[in-house]
Amino acid sequence: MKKRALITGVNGMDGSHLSDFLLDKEYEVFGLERRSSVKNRTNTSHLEGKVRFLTGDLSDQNSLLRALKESNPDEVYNLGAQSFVGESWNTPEQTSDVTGLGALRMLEAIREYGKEIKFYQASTSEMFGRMVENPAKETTPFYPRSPYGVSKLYAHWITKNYRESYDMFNVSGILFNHESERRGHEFVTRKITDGVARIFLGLSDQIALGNLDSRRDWGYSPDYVEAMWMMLQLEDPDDYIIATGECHSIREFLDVAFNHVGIENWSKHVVQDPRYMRPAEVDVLRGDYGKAKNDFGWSPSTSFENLVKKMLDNDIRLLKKEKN
Ligand code: F7E
Repeated sequence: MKKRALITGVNGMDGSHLSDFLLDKEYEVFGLERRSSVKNRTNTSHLEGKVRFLTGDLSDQNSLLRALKESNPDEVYNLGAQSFVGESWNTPEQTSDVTGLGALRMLEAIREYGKEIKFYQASTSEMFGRMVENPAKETTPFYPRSPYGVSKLYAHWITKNYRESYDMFNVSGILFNHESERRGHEFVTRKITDGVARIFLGLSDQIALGNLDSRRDWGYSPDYVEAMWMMLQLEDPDDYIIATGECHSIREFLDVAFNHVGIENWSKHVVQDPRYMRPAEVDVLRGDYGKAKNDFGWSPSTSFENLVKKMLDNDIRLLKKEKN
């Protein structure tokens, strides 16, 4: 019998890579997406006919129960969220509702449905925020710095609480920043690779950015979705950090990207725009993935330089195609 998985946030970067991964493993994959007049399937157009798309919403309890009945999953991956940190100050209530309470609603739906289902919660390094220990470990105290981080912390704790209260197989993967060619354009990495590709092709001259000094632990999304699956195959549920253990500044990201297209001095191509500054910043994030390595043998396989180059080469290819 094929295993069945339900993924919320299926059209996002991670949702689409996880679908690819699970289909390769012969899973039947169901993807939850919100109803909308224009479908946002940029990342999943290649999956039409392979993934079964269901309509539902993390802010609507009954729609989640219906999705469970329609998919009868063995595993649920809760990747759906308002995931853009910057936006969470503009829509703190909606962010808390979907990103925080959404996890509770799914857990309640699983309880109501009654079958033993393994549950994966997409926790995040944003819960560490103003890192009190560097690199952060699973035991490091949390200190979120945005409505998004606070909402994710609620989801993290309710996932753990339901594991302890009801003996559910719930895991949280505390994933540090991870990117790919499918990253949304609002995030800094894709904004830079798209911007540098445009400058290289003569389509634009400048990129407007916010704080260039923040540092992130950036990995590659396809490596990270594999870790999600590995966590659900463990004997006992637990929480794990998934990271590279390295961190780089936005300036270093710009260096690698511009150097890749032969531009050494990029200062005239980058302007700082206060619109992209955040009311509270997370200056640095770096994670220790030792527990994941020790318990299930996971380690990252894509270097920082390769990640930047892969994203940039892909943007150059896409823009050339668009131009023609
Ligand atoms: O910002 C700075 C910005 O929006 C990274 C999400 O996947 O990872 C992601 O959250 C840094 C910040 O990602 C711009 O201030 C400068 O310091 O790419 P980002 P994020 O906030 O780290 C975590 C782990 C998640 O869970 C989230 O869902 O870059 N920055 N200039 C900028 N950021 C953006 N977006 N745009 C700029 O122009």
